Amino acid sequence: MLNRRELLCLAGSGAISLMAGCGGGIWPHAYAAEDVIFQPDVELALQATVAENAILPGRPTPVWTYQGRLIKGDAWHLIDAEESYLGPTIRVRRGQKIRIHFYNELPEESIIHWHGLHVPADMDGHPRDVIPSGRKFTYEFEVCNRAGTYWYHPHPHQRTGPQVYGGLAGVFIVSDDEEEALHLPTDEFDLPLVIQDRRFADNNDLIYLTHPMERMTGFLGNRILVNGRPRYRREVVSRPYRLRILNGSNSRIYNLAWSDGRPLTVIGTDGGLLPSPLVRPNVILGPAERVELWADFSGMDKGDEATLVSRALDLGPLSTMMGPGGMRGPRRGGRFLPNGAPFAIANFKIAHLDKADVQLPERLAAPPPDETEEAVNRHTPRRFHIAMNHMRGVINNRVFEMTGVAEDEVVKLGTQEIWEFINRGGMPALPHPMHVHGLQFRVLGRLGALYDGYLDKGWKDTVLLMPGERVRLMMRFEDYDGLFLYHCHNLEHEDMGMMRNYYVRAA
Ligand SMILES: [Cu+2]
Repeated sequence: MLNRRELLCLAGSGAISLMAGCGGGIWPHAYAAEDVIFQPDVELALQATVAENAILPGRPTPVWTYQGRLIKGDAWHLIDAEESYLGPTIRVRRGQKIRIHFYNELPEESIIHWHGLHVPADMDGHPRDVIPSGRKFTYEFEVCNRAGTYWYHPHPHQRTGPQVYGGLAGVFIVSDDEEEALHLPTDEFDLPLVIQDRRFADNNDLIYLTHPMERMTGFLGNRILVNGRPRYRREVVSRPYRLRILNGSNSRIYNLAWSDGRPLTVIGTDGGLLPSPLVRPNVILGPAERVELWADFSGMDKGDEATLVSRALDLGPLSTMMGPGGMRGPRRGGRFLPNGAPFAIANFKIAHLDKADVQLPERLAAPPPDETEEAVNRHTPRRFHIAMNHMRGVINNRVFEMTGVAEDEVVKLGTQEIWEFINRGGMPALPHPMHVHGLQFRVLGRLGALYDGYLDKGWKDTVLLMPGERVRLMMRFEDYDGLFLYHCHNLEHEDMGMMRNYYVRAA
């Protein structure tokens, strides 16, 4: 019998996909790159390297970056990130088999994680799979995910924060037949926007952690970059656009809204399109989360502008104590922009008028199934307490162990479970964006919600927990057994050990 996922993959790419992936144990765990069975549809090389990038006027900034090269496939599979430090945007279709050669030309070890993708454990970029400087790692997997906006970034233990901050990140877009039938905006009207914050020294060098407190709150910059550019401005035409927004920041939380007060039209989340569009005054986006917006500039005149902003959000004393008026004085590269401070993110200006007849569909995608009753632990959810304890990030009082798994972190392949993440708050009270590797989950509920503006709909792989909140998630462990991570995606917290393995045991 085929399971649901196999059927999806089968529909995407023909019968061969049953043999080649998403197939629950059919595919062997370790195999050579030259394995004749795996015939990639798309083959890429990504080289992590030290480079320079002109971000601010004057001296170029030393950065770490992914440089891409297409080996097999069409030009649309690999799109340069407009000369920014970001890695190229990878575009693939569901059901395609891809091979990616990762070359580590950094001065330290690294590995790439495919954030949000459902791939075998040994293709997921677990920190135990890091490769040293000068070495290569070959990824091979079939893309089984729904159409959506995913991303890739490094995942070495205790070095994810600095490596992502240095510039290592890129967008990974999946398309499929279901999405294509909707005729959403494509090409230059389908815009990935990666939002990050950075801090620069007088010589334009990037400044990372300068104070131990910054590790606890998470690093906060004082300049907002979009697609690697400060003061992001873009000329558009008067028609609808699809904006794929990724919070690629180490720890900053955004409270997205349009500056003129008109509502956001949300069409997608981490794991792809929602069942139908949602209209919201604002959307809170934690680190690593994505949101897709339908940005309709029709009806605007030439020269008119629309600005995407982050509205003020009161994130408590820890977000501001090191900012203006806070306990710390001026420091190298200026002060923090406090987490929750308001600012402009991206400006769109109508360069010319366009009469494109593009309609927002009323129905976007099949709704996620309601499988709550099928959860094997529906009466006793698995609980995870997230906390910062004496400068250590802990989950159920444990820090990360490279291959360590506790008894209560073992799940069974082919089952569904309810997981509960709990952020008790206390001191220090900090937000924690929790990410689970290897799958997309659903948010069943949120207790003690501090704010409006959470987007707990559709498929998710990262969920933001403010102090005092608890969320219930519906998890489904399918296709792949082995060791996967769950962790806080505040990258400083992750590097401080707020990360654990869970083990999917084959039945
Ligand atoms: Cu955290």
